Amino acid sequence: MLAQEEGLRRLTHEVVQQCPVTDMHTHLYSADFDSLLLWGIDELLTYHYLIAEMFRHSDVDTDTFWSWSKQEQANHVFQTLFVERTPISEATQAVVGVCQRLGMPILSKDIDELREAWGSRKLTEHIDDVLRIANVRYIVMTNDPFDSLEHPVWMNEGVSDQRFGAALRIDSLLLNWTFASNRMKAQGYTVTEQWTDANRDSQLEETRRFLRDWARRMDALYIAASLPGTFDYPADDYGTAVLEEAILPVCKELNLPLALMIGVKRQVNPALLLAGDRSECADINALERLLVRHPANRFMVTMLARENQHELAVLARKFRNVLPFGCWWFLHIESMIDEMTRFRIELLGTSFVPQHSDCRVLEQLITKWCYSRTIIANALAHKYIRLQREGWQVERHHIERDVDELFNGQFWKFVGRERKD
Ligand code: REL
Ligand code: ZN
Repeated sequence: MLAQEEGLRRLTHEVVQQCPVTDMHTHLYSADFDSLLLWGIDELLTYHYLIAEMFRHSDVDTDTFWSWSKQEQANHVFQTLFVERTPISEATQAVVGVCQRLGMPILSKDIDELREAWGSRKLTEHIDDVLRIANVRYIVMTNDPFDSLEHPVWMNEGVSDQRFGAALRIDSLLLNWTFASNRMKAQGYTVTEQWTDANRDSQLEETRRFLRDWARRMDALYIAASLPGTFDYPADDYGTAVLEEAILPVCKELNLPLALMIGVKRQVNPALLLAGDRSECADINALERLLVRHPANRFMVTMLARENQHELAVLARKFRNVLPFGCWWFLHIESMIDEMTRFRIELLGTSFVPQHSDCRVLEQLITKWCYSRTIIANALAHKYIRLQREGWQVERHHIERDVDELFNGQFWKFVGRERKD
């Protein structure tokens, strides 16, 4: 590589490292939510990604494992994946990276030493440190209007930390009406489990009222649902009715995008609990039909199967009301981020959001973003070097503008809000 090209490569990495990011989908909470905010070594080790990997090596019976305390579970994961084996998978490497960047003694291979080191951390300062090290400027939570642990916050002061914003999560309205209607009923909405011709309109009216109330109460940035690969649209069921006649109209009315996370097959192995889901290929035609029929709605879309990624990028070239985002869950691995980011840039320029963290545990922000940044920077540098060879002069401010657009601008423009800088 020519010295000038090596300089451009370094410059790209520097700009990508320095640009603060908006993390548009996480399962993190601000400290207002108390125990819902997960942090610390025991939470890191019992992340469901690691639990799935532990069960591949250990003979422990699933019921026995779940009957243990969190600390006992963490001990077993640590022993299995970090002491008896080399932590080379993406999820285990991330724990090593977190410890190393926070100055935690991972090399001692002594979990009690790690616990002790974490014990000296004060949560408020720790949150600041983690966000600073990860260079994350803003975090979008996943907020469930049916979660009673969240209610005290929403019914009182709301979120006090301005670095956290809400996403109104409504999977069950589309996938499990029995559950959703009972919970809505308990909150005073007039809905019933059974759909009949006579009650259809009032069910939908009440669902709209519910969505409006919660979106306003949370000041939600968007409404979101994750869906199976079998998601079909339009279908002759309550799901399509709720989507078309409640969710999409409320999104339009409140000027909110709908985030669809498509391609999760839940609980293929229920014995693994949260670790028991897998990815499932989806039919992109369903999404295409949704986009065709609802040009005045905006959709942020991520898909879970590798097989769907290229066609999603192609579809986004046809519909500007869709914003592809992130490398979700099993795609949040080095090889997939690299592949997806390259062809997304090739097909979409900077009109997508390259990554979201999906973190469940605070400190994961550090490695999920650190690794993603390096891979995204590699992909970008490759494009800039090629562009320069074609005869374009690539300047630092061009790179800064592009990276800011990918890391922040696309999201904030799509949600139609002032940037929270
Ligand atoms: O938001 C979702 O539906 C998923 O991201 C989660 O269900 C999943 O468990 C998450 O931890 C994956 O990263
Ligand atoms: Zn998620």
